[in-house]
Amino acid sequence: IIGGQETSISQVPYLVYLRQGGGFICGGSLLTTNSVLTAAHCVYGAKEQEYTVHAGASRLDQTAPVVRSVTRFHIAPNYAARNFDMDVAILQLASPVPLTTGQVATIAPCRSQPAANTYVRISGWGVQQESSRMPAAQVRTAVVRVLPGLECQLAYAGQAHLSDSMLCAAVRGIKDSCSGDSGGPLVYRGEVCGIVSWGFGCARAAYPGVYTSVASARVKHFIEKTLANL
Ligand code: 4AZ
Repeated sequence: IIGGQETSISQVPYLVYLRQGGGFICGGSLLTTNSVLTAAHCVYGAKEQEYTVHAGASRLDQTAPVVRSVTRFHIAPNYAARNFDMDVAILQLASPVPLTTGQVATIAPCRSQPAANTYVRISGWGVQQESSRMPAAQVRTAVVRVLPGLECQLAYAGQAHLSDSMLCAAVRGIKDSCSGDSGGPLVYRGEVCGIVSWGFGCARAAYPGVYTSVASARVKHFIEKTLANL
């Protein structure tokens, strides 16, 4: 997270992080006690057995109160690795996360997309500068503005395709998600409305962050179908 501040997991109790082969890789959100919403690009091409989900932890450098292995990846069948279209996946956990563990909770998927120019919260352990490679030890958070679709189309015109499964948010040049925040939540009114997905650099004035739009028709359909079959 660029331009944000430290927070505590108690403020974002649905936020989890993913490790692959023991190393921190991405964020995610607990949708139910045994499922995590994340970005497809966080798990694409990998094996379930390489991953663990860590819940209830504020810090990356301390053992999380809850650690679960992943039994199954559900990657959106229409995920396109080439342009991040439909960058959404649900991870099925080996056993439920006890919500009695204090700082752990679930979050509901977004019912209606936040309107342009509303403010939403992003959180994660990603880098604090585009040039950094070290994730934040303590979870961080920032409030960013949802951009009008046209403003985002204009920013990326001729450089990248923005699909209907994407939304853009930023405080341009100041606040953004970055490497390591991928898969983590963009929250509006207590629901997860976006998934950190991609962008050109981080917190560049010219290039806002791009998020998978949870309430967009194709994403919503994938999430509903997947949860119904868990
Ligand atoms: C990344 O590399 C990444 N500014 C995540 C988010 C954004 C850019 C890059 C959005 O994981």
